[in-house]
Amino acid sequence: MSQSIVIDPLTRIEGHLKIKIEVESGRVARAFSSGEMFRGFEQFLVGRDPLDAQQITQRICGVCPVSHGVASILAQDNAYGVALPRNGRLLRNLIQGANYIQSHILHFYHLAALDFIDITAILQYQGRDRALLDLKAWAKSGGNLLYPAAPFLPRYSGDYLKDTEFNIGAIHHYLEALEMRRLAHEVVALFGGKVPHVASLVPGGVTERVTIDKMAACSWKLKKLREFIDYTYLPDVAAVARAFPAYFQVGRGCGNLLAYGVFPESDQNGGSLLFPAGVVLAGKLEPFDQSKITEDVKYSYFGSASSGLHPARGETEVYFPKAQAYSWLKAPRYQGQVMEVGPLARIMAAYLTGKNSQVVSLTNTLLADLARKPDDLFSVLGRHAARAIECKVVADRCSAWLEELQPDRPAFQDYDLPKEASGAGLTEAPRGALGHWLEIEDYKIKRYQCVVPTTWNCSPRDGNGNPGALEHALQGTSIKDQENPIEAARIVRSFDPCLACAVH
Ligand code: NFE
Ligand code: MG
Repeated sequence: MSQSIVIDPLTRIEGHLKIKIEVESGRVARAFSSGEMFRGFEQFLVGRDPLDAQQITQRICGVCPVSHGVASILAQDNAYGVALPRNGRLLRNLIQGANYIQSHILHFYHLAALDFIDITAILQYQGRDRALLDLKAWAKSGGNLLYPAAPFLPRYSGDYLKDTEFNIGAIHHYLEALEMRRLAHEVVALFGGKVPHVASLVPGGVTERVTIDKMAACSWKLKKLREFIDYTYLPDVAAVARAFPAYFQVGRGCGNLLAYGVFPESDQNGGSLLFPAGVVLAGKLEPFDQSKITEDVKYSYFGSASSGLHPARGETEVYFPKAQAYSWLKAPRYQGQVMEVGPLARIMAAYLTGKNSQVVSLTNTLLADLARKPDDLFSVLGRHAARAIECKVVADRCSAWLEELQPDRPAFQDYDLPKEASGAGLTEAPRGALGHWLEIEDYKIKRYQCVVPTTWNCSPRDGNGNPGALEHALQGTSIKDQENPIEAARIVRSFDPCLACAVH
C-alpha cells in the first residue's frame, strides 16, 4: 500500500516548493518536486535594451541577485567582445564572493540548522546574555500573535539534538550569524553600491571606484567573517555531522554533478578559476561542454515546442493547464542526464581535478576528522560540509583579491553596443551552475534564457521520465513517522532550494 505525503509549502527555503512523496513499506517509492508559481522574466526581457538585463535579472532573487547580475554581464561581455581590466575582475569576484558568504551563512544557520538544533532549549537558558534572554522572553510570550513562535515553531517532531548546552550555544550562533550576514552585505554594498540588487555591475567591469578607504573598510569586515567561519561555522557543521552520522547515508541523490566553474583568477579570458568547471557523470570526471545542456518540458507547464532545446535556442511558451505536467520548472539535463549542481558539485570538481589545493586539504582534513570517505559527501551532511568548506575558501580568497586591487586605477572598459549579437554568461551562483543566454537584434533583446541552479536541482521528470536531482535524492529514503517526515525535509533543505530563482 502506498501512502502519499504532501509538504506544501516546504518552509525555511526561498519560494514556493511543493514536495509529494509516495511511501511504500516505510520508504519513499516516488517523489515529485513542484515549483508552484510562474514569473515570466524570460518573456518580459524581450524587446528591451540589453543593458537593462543585469538590473532586471537581479530581481529574479533577493538571495543571489549578484550571480544573476554577473551571469547577465558575462553574457553581454561575450556578446560585445569586451575584456575587463584587473580591478573589474577583482571587484566582481569580491562582490559575488561576499554574496556567497552571506548566502551560505544564511542557509546553514537560519534555514537548515533548525532541522537538527532543538530551538526549544532556549526555554532552559539560565545565563545573562542579553540577546538570548530577549529570545527566551519572546519564546515564552508566544512570539507574535498571528504566528506564535514563527519561524521556529511549528516544526516536525523528531530526533533533535539533546545536549541543552550545545543547543543554546547554537542558538547564540544563530543570532551572531545575523550580524555576520549584515557584514557580508556591507562588503557587497561597498563595491556594489547597494544591496540586495547591486548597481555597479556593467559589461566591461564595475563602475565603483577603488579607493584606499573602501579597501580598509572591506578588510576588517572580511577579517570578522573569516573568524566566524573558522571558529563557529565550520566547527558547528562538524558537530552536527558527528551527532547525526546516519545523514552521511541519507539523500544520496543521482550521483552526477555539474559545475561551470567560477571566480576568474586570470585577466585572460578562459584563464584559471578559483573553482574549476567539471562534470561527474556515471562516476567519471569529464570536462564540461556547454553544448550538451538542454531543457525538457514534458512535465512542465510549457508547450512541447520548448522541449529538448539548447538554451541558446530556448523558448518559454506557457501551456497551462497541461496533462501530466506538475511544475513551473523546466527540466535541464546535461547530455540527457540528470545532474546535481551546487557547492557539492563545485567542491567535488575542485577536489577531483586537484585544481584547488586548499579545497583538497580542507576536504581531506574534514573527512579524516569525521572518519568518512569522499563518497560519503553525496549526502545531506556532505552538502552542508561542502558549503561550509566553500564558504571558507571564498572568504579567504576575498581577502587576497582585496589586496590585489589597484587603487584609483580603472575598473571598467568601454565598449560599443552591437546591432546584432549573441552571448552566453556562465557562472556559479551560491546554489550552483547558472547560465544566461542572450540574443540581440536591432539593439534590442530578441531572446533571453536563464538556466538556474534550483531549476537543475528541483526539476520535474524529463522527457524520458527520469526524475530530477532532488526527486532522486528523496527516493528510497526511510520515513519513520509519516506524520512527521523530517527526513524528507532535511534532504530538501540540504540542496538549499530557491524556487523564486528556479521558476524565474
Ligand atoms: Ni534565488 Fe539562486 C542561487 C540562482 S538558485 S538563490 O544561489 O541563480 O536557483
Ligand atoms: Mg529558463
